[in-house]
This record gives sequence, C-alpha cells and structure tokens, in this order.
Amino acid sequence: MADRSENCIFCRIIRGEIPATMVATNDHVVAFRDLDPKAPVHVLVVPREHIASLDDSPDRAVLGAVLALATEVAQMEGLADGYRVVINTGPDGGQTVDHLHAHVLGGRHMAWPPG
Ligand code: DGP
Repeated sequence: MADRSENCIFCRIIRGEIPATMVATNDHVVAFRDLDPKAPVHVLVVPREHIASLDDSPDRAVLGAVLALATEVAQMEGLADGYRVVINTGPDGGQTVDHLHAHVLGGRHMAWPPG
C-alpha cells in the first residue's frame, strides 16, 4: 500500500515539493501562510508527521508542539490585540485537507459564533 502521506498536499509542502511561504519551522512542526487567507494574518501550523485529524489520536506532545508554535507565530506576526486558533475537524468541522493543522488568524476582529 502506498504511503498515505505520498499525495498529501501538506506533506508535499513539508517535503519542499510544493512551494509555500514558510513562517516558522522546528523539528516537529512547520508554519506557512494559507493559500486562501481569511484574515490579514492567516498561517497554518502543521505537524511534520502525517496525522489525518484530531480524530487520528495525535500524540499529546504533537498537539502541544502545534499550539506552542501557533502562539509563537502570533507573537512573531505582532498579533498583540488577539487572534484565533482553529482546528477544523471532519466534514462538519469544515476540514478540507486531511492532515492535522491549526489555523492562526488575526489582524482583524473575529466574529462569534463562527459560520
Ligand atoms: P481546512 O479547511 O481547515 O482543512 O483548511 C485547509 C486550508 O489549507 C485552507 O484554508 C486552504 C489551505 N490550503 C490548501 N491547499 C494549500 C496549498 O497548496 N498551500 C497553502 N499554503 N495552503 C493551502
């Protein structure tokens, strides 16, 4: 069976096969700008390991690394007035790429509840 990460778009970005604007990286997680930004700052924080979603039993250390880099990105991007971190999960959650990722959105006021 083919490696399930072979055709995953975020795995391909991580491997450098598809260009993306990188914002931050470390041994476990990468952060790059969303192709279709929904706010002045819209960065995706993605574990290097292919994990399909929150429902794929991600290791707590991976989840911690994602959230830690999300807050670092928010600081680096100067989001001192606040920001939103979103992890869409499954079809009803609006997940369209099956590789766990957190959206860091900021630079404008965020409405609540989300659509
Ligand atoms: P979600 O709907 O939560 O699964 O978010 C997926 C996000 O991924 C969406 O906001 C658009 C973004 N995206 C999809 N393809 C690419 C790509 O090739 N490059 C980048 N930078 N972002 C992408």
